[in-house]
Amino acid sequence: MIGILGAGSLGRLWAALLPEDQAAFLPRPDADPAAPPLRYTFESLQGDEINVSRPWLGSAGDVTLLLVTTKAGDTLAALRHWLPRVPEPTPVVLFQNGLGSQQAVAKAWPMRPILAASTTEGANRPTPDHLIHAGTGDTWVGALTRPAESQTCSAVSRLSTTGLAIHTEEQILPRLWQKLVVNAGINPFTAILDCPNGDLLTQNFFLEHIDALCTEIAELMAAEGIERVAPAELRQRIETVARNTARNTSSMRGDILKGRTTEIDFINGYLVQLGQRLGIPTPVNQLLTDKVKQLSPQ
Ligand code: KPL
Repeated sequence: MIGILGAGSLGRLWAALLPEDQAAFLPRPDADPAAPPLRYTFESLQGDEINVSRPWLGSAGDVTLLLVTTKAGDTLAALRHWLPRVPEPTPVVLFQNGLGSQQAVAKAWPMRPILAASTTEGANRPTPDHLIHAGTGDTWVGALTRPAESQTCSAVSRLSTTGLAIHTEEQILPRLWQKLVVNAGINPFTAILDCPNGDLLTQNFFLEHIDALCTEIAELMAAEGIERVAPAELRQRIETVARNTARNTSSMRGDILKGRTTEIDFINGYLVQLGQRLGIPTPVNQLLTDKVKQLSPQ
């Protein structure tokens, strides 16, 4: 059985696309153990609507692959509850945005097969019971801990039963950084300016800060040994994604609009912390972090 921890858009996408008899959700610790299966309508890329019903697992003893699709800030607590109940050899694949939560999990359970995934699949829930697979992309999966190194291929092959494009990734950290750069350059600006991704490109606040932000990120990436890249190239990557997702509401703007805690601590906040550790000033990341925090509940 493939257990899915986190019943947001991404968790529901995997649950809908994996073979029906192989996927089930792990409930929150405080959930009613007799809760009925999770039911929702899944709208495929082609626009077909399918009714999905997946059970909540009462125990995790039969989980042979665990997908963790919780928000970055909820991940450690969710795993502290569930991992002692999951068999030791079960690979755990982390799908969190940003960085920081993945390293924290790998540090807490170095002897477990912990993997991380970076995905560009797009899914959203216009209403709680309706999941739209809005755009397809690629998903890369790679090992974070040593025991996971021999598990990457089998995890990828099980996830490939969805029909999505899933790849093994030898160097998952640089891959997670690629997404972090895009999120750091789009998400806080859209949240602060309360606009869809594409509208950023002409806004003064974005134009005033984007070059300095990219300089900070390029310095951090070089110091971390991730990639030596010119700030202008990072700006181009950010602007390309903003144009390609012009009508999207970023996940951070979505969180603010719904009154939820954002993932800022794992995106620009992560970069601030890293700068402090490395002695690299990050005033723009700090400014964006502070402004987003002023907008969201803590
Ligand atoms: O990943 C995203 C997010 O919203 O978190 C982007 C790429 C910015 C698309 O909206």
